[in-house]
Amino acid sequence: ETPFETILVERHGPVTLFTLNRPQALNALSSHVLADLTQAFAAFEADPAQLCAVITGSGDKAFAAGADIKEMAEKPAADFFAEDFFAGWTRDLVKATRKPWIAAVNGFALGGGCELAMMADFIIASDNACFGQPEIRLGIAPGMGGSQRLTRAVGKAKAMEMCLTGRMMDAAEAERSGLVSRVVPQAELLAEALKTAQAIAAMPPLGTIAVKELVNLAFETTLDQGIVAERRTFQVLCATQDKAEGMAAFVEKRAGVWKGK
Ligand code: CO8
Repeated sequence: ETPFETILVERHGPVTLFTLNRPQALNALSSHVLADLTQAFAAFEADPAQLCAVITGSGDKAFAAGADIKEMAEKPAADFFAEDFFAGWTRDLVKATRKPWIAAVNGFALGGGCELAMMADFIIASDNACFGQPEIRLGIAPGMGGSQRLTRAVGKAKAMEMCLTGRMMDAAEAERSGLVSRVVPQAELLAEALKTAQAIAAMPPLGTIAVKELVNLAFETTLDQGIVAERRTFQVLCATQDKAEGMAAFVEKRAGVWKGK
Protein backbone atom coordinates (compact mmCIF):
# COMPACT_ATOMS: atom_id res chain seq x y z
CA GLU A 1 0.00 0.00 0.00
CA THR A 2 2.86 2.38 0.73
CA PRO A 3 4.58 4.18 -2.17
CA PHE A 4 7.16 5.78 0.14
CA GLU A 5 10.83 4.96 0.68
CA THR A 6 11.31 6.25 4.22
CA ILE A 7 7.94 5.65 5.87
CA LEU A 8 5.26 2.96 5.95
CA VAL A 9 1.61 3.92 5.77
CA GLU A 10 -1.15 1.54 6.85
CA ARG A 11 -4.85 2.08 7.30
CA HIS A 12 -6.55 0.47 10.28
CA GLY A 13 -10.18 1.33 9.52
CA PRO A 14 -10.47 5.08 10.16
CA VAL A 15 -6.97 5.30 11.68
CA THR A 16 -3.82 5.87 9.63
CA LEU A 17 -0.54 4.51 11.00
CA PHE A 18 2.67 6.21 9.86
CA THR A 19 5.88 4.33 10.69
CA LEU A 20 9.25 6.05 10.31
CA ASN A 21 11.17 3.35 8.51
CA ARG A 22 14.92 3.94 8.56
CA PRO A 23 15.83 1.62 11.45
CA GLN A 24 19.46 1.37 10.32
CA ALA A 25 19.78 5.13 11.00
CA LEU A 26 17.56 5.00 14.11
CA ASN A 27 14.84 6.62 11.97
CA ALA A 28 16.80 9.86 11.55
CA LEU A 29 14.66 12.55 9.97
CA SER A 30 16.10 13.43 6.57
CA SER A 31 14.54 15.81 4.04
CA HIS A 32 13.31 12.70 2.26
CA VAL A 33 11.39 11.68 5.41
CA LEU A 34 9.78 15.13 5.54
CA ALA A 35 8.83 14.95 1.84
CA ASP A 36 7.26 11.51 2.38
CA LEU A 37 5.45 12.57 5.56
CA THR A 38 4.18 15.76 3.91
CA GLN A 39 2.58 13.75 1.11
CA ALA A 40 1.23 11.07 3.45
CA PHE A 41 -0.21 13.62 5.90
CA ALA A 42 -1.89 15.50 3.04
CA ALA A 43 -3.56 12.27 1.88
CA PHE A 44 -4.67 11.52 5.47
CA GLU A 45 -6.08 15.02 5.89
CA ALA A 46 -7.91 14.89 2.55
CA ASP A 47 -9.52 11.47 3.08
CA PRO A 48 -12.89 11.90 4.82
CA ALA A 49 -12.80 8.24 5.93
CA GLN A 50 -9.58 8.81 7.94
CA LEU A 51 -10.22 10.41 11.32
CA CYS A 52 -7.12 10.03 13.48
CA ALA A 53 -3.47 9.02 12.97
CA VAL A 54 -0.59 7.49 14.90
CA ILE A 55 3.08 8.03 14.14
CA THR A 56 5.73 5.68 15.48
CA GLY A 57 9.25 4.45 14.71
CA SER A 58 10.27 1.08 13.31
CA GLY A 59 12.50 -1.17 15.38
CA ASP A 60 12.52 -1.38 19.15
CA LYS A 61 15.25 1.16 19.80
CA ALA A 62 14.20 4.53 18.45
CA PHE A 63 11.24 6.68 17.58
CA ALA A 64 13.73 8.97 15.85
CA ALA A 65 17.29 9.78 16.95
CA GLY A 66 17.12 13.26 15.48
CA ALA A 67 17.38 15.17 12.28
CA ASP A 68 19.76 13.40 9.88
CA ILE A 69 23.17 14.59 11.03
CA LYS A 70 24.90 13.04 8.02
CA GLU A 71 22.69 15.01 5.62
CA MET A 72 23.37 18.26 7.44
CA ALA A 73 27.04 17.93 8.35
CA GLU A 74 28.35 19.42 5.10
CA LYS A 75 25.46 21.72 4.22
CA PRO A 76 26.42 25.39 3.85
CA ALA A 77 24.63 27.78 6.20
CA ALA A 78 23.36 29.82 3.25
CA ASP A 79 21.51 26.73 2.00
CA PHE A 80 19.80 26.22 5.39
CA PHE A 81 18.64 29.85 5.15
CA ALA A 82 17.71 29.78 1.46
CA GLU A 83 15.65 26.59 1.92
CA ASP A 84 14.24 27.82 5.23
CA PHE A 85 15.41 24.42 6.46
CA PHE A 86 13.06 22.75 9.00
CA ALA A 87 10.17 25.16 8.23
CA GLY A 88 8.27 22.40 6.43
CA TRP A 89 7.81 20.33 9.59
CA THR A 90 5.61 22.87 11.32
CA ARG A 91 4.00 24.13 8.10
CA ASP A 92 3.18 20.80 6.43
CA LEU A 93 2.55 18.53 9.42
CA VAL A 94 1.34 20.79 12.25
CA LYS A 95 -0.41 23.69 10.53
CA ALA A 96 -1.79 21.70 7.61
CA THR A 97 -3.38 18.94 9.72
CA ARG A 98 -6.66 19.67 11.48
CA LYS A 99 -7.31 16.02 12.35
CA PRO A 100 -5.73 14.66 15.54
CA TRP A 101 -2.55 12.56 15.48
CA ILE A 102 -0.73 10.78 18.27
CA ALA A 103 2.99 10.07 18.61
CA ALA A 104 3.71 6.56 19.93
CA VAL A 105 7.29 6.98 21.14
CA ASN A 106 9.00 3.59 21.24
CA GLY A 107 12.58 4.43 22.28
CA PHE A 108 14.94 7.36 21.66
CA ALA A 109 13.21 10.61 20.75
CA LEU A 110 16.19 12.93 20.45
CA GLY A 111 16.64 16.32 18.83
CA GLY A 112 14.31 16.41 15.82
CA GLY A 113 12.79 13.14 17.05
CA CYS A 114 11.70 14.73 20.32
CA GLU A 115 10.53 17.77 18.34
CA LEU A 116 8.48 15.64 15.93
CA ALA A 117 6.86 13.82 18.87
CA MET A 118 5.95 17.20 20.39
CA MET A 119 4.33 18.28 17.09
CA ALA A 120 1.78 15.51 17.59
CA ASP A 121 -1.38 16.32 19.55
CA PHE A 122 -0.16 14.14 22.38
CA ILE A 123 2.46 11.52 23.11
CA ILE A 124 2.05 8.00 24.45
CA ALA A 125 5.43 6.56 25.45
CA SER A 126 6.77 3.07 25.96
CA ASP A 127 8.53 2.39 29.25
CA ASN A 128 11.93 2.45 27.50
CA ALA A 129 11.31 5.80 25.78
CA CYS A 130 13.66 8.68 26.41
CA PHE A 131 13.52 12.26 25.31
CA GLY A 132 16.25 14.79 24.82
CA GLN A 133 17.46 17.87 22.95
CA PRO A 134 21.17 17.06 22.55
CA GLU A 135 21.81 19.64 19.80
CA ILE A 136 24.02 21.72 22.12
CA ARG A 137 26.54 18.88 22.03
CA LEU A 138 26.77 19.24 18.23
CA GLY A 139 27.49 22.96 18.34
CA ILE A 140 23.95 23.94 17.42
CA ALA A 141 20.60 24.44 19.19
CA PRO A 142 17.12 22.95 18.66
CA GLY A 143 15.76 23.89 15.23
CA MET A 144 12.38 22.16 14.86
CA GLY A 145 10.57 23.74 17.79
CA GLY A 146 12.28 22.06 20.77
CA SER A 147 13.12 25.21 22.71
CA GLN A 148 9.51 26.39 22.36
CA ARG A 149 7.39 23.24 22.58
CA LEU A 150 9.47 21.56 25.30
CA THR A 151 9.31 24.71 27.43
CA ARG A 152 5.54 24.88 27.04
CA ALA A 153 5.24 21.17 27.83
CA VAL A 154 7.50 20.80 30.88
CA GLY A 155 8.23 24.37 32.02
CA LYS A 156 11.35 26.49 32.03
CA ALA A 157 13.51 24.63 34.57
CA LYS A 158 13.49 21.23 32.91
CA ALA A 159 13.48 22.58 29.34
CA MET A 160 16.39 24.89 30.04
CA GLU A 161 18.43 22.19 31.76
CA MET A 162 17.76 19.67 28.98
CA CYS A 163 18.57 22.09 26.14
CA LEU A 164 21.69 23.42 27.89
CA THR A 165 23.15 20.05 28.88
CA GLY A 166 21.57 17.55 26.48
CA ARG A 167 20.40 15.51 29.47
CA MET A 168 17.76 12.94 28.52
CA MET A 169 14.48 12.42 30.31
CA ASP A 170 13.25 8.85 30.78
CA ALA A 171 9.63 7.81 30.35
CA ALA A 172 8.74 8.09 34.05
CA GLU A 173 10.11 11.64 34.30
CA ALA A 174 8.41 12.54 31.00
CA GLU A 175 5.06 11.42 32.41
CA ARG A 176 5.64 13.23 35.72
CA SER A 177 6.56 16.37 33.83
CA GLY A 178 3.52 16.35 31.56
CA LEU A 179 5.45 15.71 28.35
CA VAL A 180 3.54 12.48 27.66
CA SER A 181 -0.03 11.56 28.43
CA ARG A 182 0.74 7.97 29.40
CA VAL A 183 3.51 5.35 29.67
CA VAL A 184 2.81 1.75 28.70
CA PRO A 185 4.99 -1.38 28.46
CA GLN A 186 6.89 -1.42 25.19
CA ALA A 187 5.17 -4.58 23.93
CA GLU A 188 1.77 -2.89 24.28
CA LEU A 189 2.66 0.54 22.91
CA LEU A 190 1.41 0.24 19.36
CA ALA A 191 -1.79 -1.58 20.34
CA GLU A 192 -2.51 1.05 23.01
CA ALA A 193 -1.83 3.95 20.66
CA LEU A 194 -4.02 2.44 17.96
CA LYS A 195 -6.78 1.73 20.49
CA THR A 196 -6.66 5.35 21.65
CA ALA A 197 -6.73 6.56 18.04
CA GLN A 198 -9.72 4.29 17.33
CA ALA A 199 -11.50 5.77 20.36
CA ILE A 200 -10.89 9.28 19.00
CA ALA A 201 -11.98 8.18 15.52
CA ALA A 202 -15.26 6.96 17.04
CA MET A 203 -16.06 10.48 18.32
CA PRO A 204 -18.04 13.05 16.30
CA PRO A 205 -15.39 14.25 13.82
CA LEU A 206 -16.24 17.95 13.96
CA GLY A 207 -15.88 17.76 17.73
CA THR A 208 -12.39 16.30 17.55
CA ILE A 209 -11.26 18.97 15.10
CA ALA A 210 -12.76 21.66 17.34
CA VAL A 211 -11.11 20.30 20.50
CA LYS A 212 -7.70 20.14 18.82
CA GLU A 213 -8.04 23.71 17.59
CA LEU A 214 -9.13 24.99 21.02
CA VAL A 215 -6.49 23.23 23.09
CA ASN A 216 -3.81 24.49 20.70
CA LEU A 217 -5.28 27.99 20.93
CA ALA A 218 -4.59 27.95 24.67
CA PHE A 219 -0.88 28.31 23.80
CA GLU A 220 -1.44 31.23 21.44
CA THR A 221 -3.87 33.60 23.11
CA THR A 222 -5.02 35.25 26.33
CA LEU A 223 -7.38 33.43 28.69
CA ASP A 224 -10.24 35.81 27.88
CA GLN A 225 -9.84 35.43 24.11
CA GLY A 226 -9.47 31.67 24.46
CA ILE A 227 -12.63 31.40 26.55
CA VAL A 228 -14.57 33.44 23.96
CA ALA A 229 -13.25 31.25 21.13
CA GLU A 230 -14.27 28.17 23.09
CA ARG A 231 -17.79 29.47 23.70
CA ARG A 232 -18.25 30.39 20.02
CA THR A 233 -17.02 26.98 18.94
CA PHE A 234 -19.43 25.33 21.38
CA GLN A 235 -22.27 27.43 19.97
CA VAL A 236 -21.35 26.50 16.39
CA LEU A 237 -21.21 22.79 17.27
CA CYS A 238 -24.75 23.16 18.66
CA ALA A 239 -25.90 23.75 15.07
CA THR A 240 -24.57 20.40 13.83
CA GLN A 241 -26.52 17.24 13.04
CA ASP A 242 -24.11 15.33 15.25
CA LYS A 243 -25.15 17.44 18.27
CA ALA A 244 -28.81 16.56 17.66
CA GLU A 245 -27.87 12.91 17.20
CA GLY A 246 -25.60 12.85 20.27
CA MET A 247 -28.23 14.26 22.58
CA ALA A 248 -31.01 12.05 21.13
CA ALA A 249 -28.77 8.98 21.49
CA PHE A 250 -28.08 9.86 25.14
CA VAL A 251 -31.78 10.22 25.93
CA GLU A 252 -32.61 6.99 24.06
CA LYS A 253 -29.71 5.15 25.78
CA ARG A 254 -28.04 4.09 22.52
CA ALA A 255 -24.76 4.79 20.75
CA GLY A 256 -24.69 7.82 18.47
CA VAL A 257 -24.12 7.45 14.73
CA TRP A 258 -21.99 10.36 13.49
CA LYS A 259 -22.16 12.13 10.17
CA GLY A 260 -19.44 14.74 10.60
CA LYS A 261 -22.08 17.33 9.72
N1 CO8 B 1 21.39 11.24 12.08
C1 CO8 B 1 21.95 10.37 11.24
N2 CO8 B 1 22.29 9.11 11.60
C2 CO8 B 1 22.06 8.75 12.88
C3 CO8 B 1 21.48 9.63 13.82
C4 CO8 B 1 21.12 10.94 13.38
N3 CO8 B 1 20.52 11.82 14.19
N4 CO8 B 1 21.39 8.98 15.01
C5 CO8 B 1 21.88 7.75 14.82
N5 CO8 B 1 22.30 7.60 13.54
C6 CO8 B 1 22.92 6.41 12.93
C7 CO8 B 1 24.33 6.21 13.43
O1 CO8 B 1 25.22 7.03 12.73
C8 CO8 B 1 24.52 4.74 13.16
O2 CO8 B 1 24.78 4.58 11.78
P1 CO8 B 1 26.03 3.66 11.29
O3 CO8 B 1 25.66 2.27 11.73
O4 CO8 B 1 26.05 3.85 9.81
O5 CO8 B 1 27.24 4.18 12.00
C9 CO8 B 1 23.15 4.14 13.44
O6 CO8 B 1 22.23 5.24 13.35
C10 CO8 B 1 23.03 3.54 14.82
O7 CO8 B 1 23.41 4.51 15.78
P2 CO8 B 1 24.50 4.25 16.92
O8 CO8 B 1 25.48 3.23 16.44
O9 CO8 B 1 25.04 5.56 17.37
O10 CO8 B 1 23.58 3.61 18.06
P3 CO8 B 1 23.87 3.59 19.62
O11 CO8 B 1 22.88 2.65 20.21
O12 CO8 B 1 25.31 3.40 19.88
O13 CO8 B 1 23.50 5.08 20.12
C11 CO8 B 1 22.17 7.10 20.21
C12 CO8 B 1 22.17 5.57 20.05
C13 CO8 B 1 22.59 7.48 21.63
C14 CO8 B 1 20.75 7.58 19.94
C15 CO8 B 1 23.17 7.72 19.19
O14 CO8 B 1 22.87 7.19 17.92
C16 CO8 B 1 23.09 9.23 19.11
O15 CO8 B 1 23.60 9.93 19.99
N6 CO8 B 1 22.53 9.74 18.01
C17 CO8 B 1 22.46 11.15 17.74
C18 CO8 B 1 21.48 11.82 18.65
C19 CO8 B 1 21.48 13.29 18.38
O16 CO8 B 1 22.42 14.02 18.63
N7 CO8 B 1 20.34 13.75 17.89
C20 CO8 B 1 20.14 15.14 17.62
C21 CO8 B 1 20.41 15.36 16.21
S1 CO8 B 1 20.49 17.09 15.88
C22 CO8 B 1 18.95 17.53 15.45
O17 CO8 B 1 18.05 16.76 15.45
C23 CO8 B 1 18.75 18.97 15.08
C24 CO8 B 1 19.48 19.50 13.92
C25 CO8 B 1 20.81 18.83 13.61
C26 CO8 B 1 21.72 19.68 12.68
C27 CO8 B 1 23.15 19.10 12.56
C28 CO8 B 1 24.08 20.04 11.78
C29 CO8 B 1 25.53 19.66 11.97
